[in-house]
Amino acid sequence: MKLYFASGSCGLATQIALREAGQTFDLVEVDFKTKQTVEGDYYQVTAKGFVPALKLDDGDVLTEGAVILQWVSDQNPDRGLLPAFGTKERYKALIWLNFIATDLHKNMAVMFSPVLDDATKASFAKANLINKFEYVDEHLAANDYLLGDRFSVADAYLYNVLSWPGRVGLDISGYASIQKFMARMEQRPTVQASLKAEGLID
Ligand SMILES: N[C@@H](CCC(=O)N[C@@H](CS)C(=O)NCC(=O)O)C(=O)O
Repeated sequence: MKLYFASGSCGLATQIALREAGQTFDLVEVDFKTKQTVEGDYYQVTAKGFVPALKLDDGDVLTEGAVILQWVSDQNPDRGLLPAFGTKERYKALIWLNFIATDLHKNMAVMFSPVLDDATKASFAKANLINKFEYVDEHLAANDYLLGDRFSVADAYLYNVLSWPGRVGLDISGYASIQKFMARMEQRPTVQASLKAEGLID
C-alpha cells in the first residue's frame, strides 16, 4: 500500500491513522508545483491531483481524506479507530469527520490561497473560522478527544488541520483546550513518527 502525501498538508491524518492501525505502507511524496512524484506523473495516480491518495495493493486508489480514514479504520476494527458501523456513536464520529473536512479543512485552505490578499483573508477568517475554533475548543474543554476519552481517526484529522493556523498568521494560542489537545496528540508515538516522516520535526 502507498500513501501519496505532501509535507505539512492534509495527508498527515491518513499517515497517523495508518500507523495507529498498525498497517505497513510506503510513502510517496508529491510535488504540488509539478504534480510529479519519483514514480512520474501524479495525475496518473489520481486525476484530482490532490493528496491524500492511498494506492491499495490491488492497484485501486482511494481519495478523499475523510473517507480514507474510514477505510483504514474499518480494515483494522480491532484497533477501535472508529465506532462500529451502524451504531449511533459511528454517526457522531462521521459528523466530526464531515465538519472537519467541509468547515475546517476547506475554510483553512482559503487562508493559503495565493490569489487573496491578507485583508481579505483576515475578514474571511473572522467570518468563517473563528466561530469554528470556538466550537471545537468548547467541545474539547469537556472531552480529551472528539469522541470522549478515546482517540479516533477524527482526532488525527483535527490535529492535522489545526496545525495550520500558525502558518497563515492565525493565532489560536488563546484556545486553551485546543492547545491541550494538540499537546496530547503530540505525545502519541504515531504522531511523532508521522511528523518525522514528513520532515516536520527532527
Ligand atoms: N477533497 C479532498 C481535498 C484534499 C486537498 O485539499 N488536498 C490539498 C492539500 S491539503 C492538495 O492536494 N492540494 C493540491 C495543490 O494545492 O496543488 C480531501 O478532502 O481529501
